[in-house]
Amino acid sequence: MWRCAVVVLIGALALVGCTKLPPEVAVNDQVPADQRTESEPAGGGGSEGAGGGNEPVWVAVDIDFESAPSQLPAGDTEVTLTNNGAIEHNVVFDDLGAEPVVVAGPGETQTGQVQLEPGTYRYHCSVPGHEPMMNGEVTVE
Ligand SMILES: [Cu+2]
Repeated sequence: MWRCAVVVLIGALALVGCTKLPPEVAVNDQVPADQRTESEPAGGGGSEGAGGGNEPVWVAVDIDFESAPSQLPAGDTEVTLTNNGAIEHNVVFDDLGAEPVVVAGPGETQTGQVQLEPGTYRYHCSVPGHEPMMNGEVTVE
């Protein structure tokens, strides 16, 4: 209150800054927190319900990963790539070298083996030109 009163005396511009800032800060601090607690169960339920089986599946289209696992179990894991596109796609884990973990041609579903330690891994499709659209991160635990 003291600062506001002083600023009001200084000038109209400062007054705008003083009256405008506190409500913005309050909204930014409170509204997202309230919305998160309400929207989290709806958003998290879908992925958790689909992940019942221990079968990590990437689904590729031209040119995007239509769906991809957000989590993988540590250790030896079989991963599946379903390619619903008309051109070849693959999954490369950036930290495991340039060799794809799994490659699938048009209309194919292929499986591959990957060994991962706990951590966060970036993956992408290494077919030339695909990486900007076909990439993501997966958490291994
Ligand atoms: Cu691709």
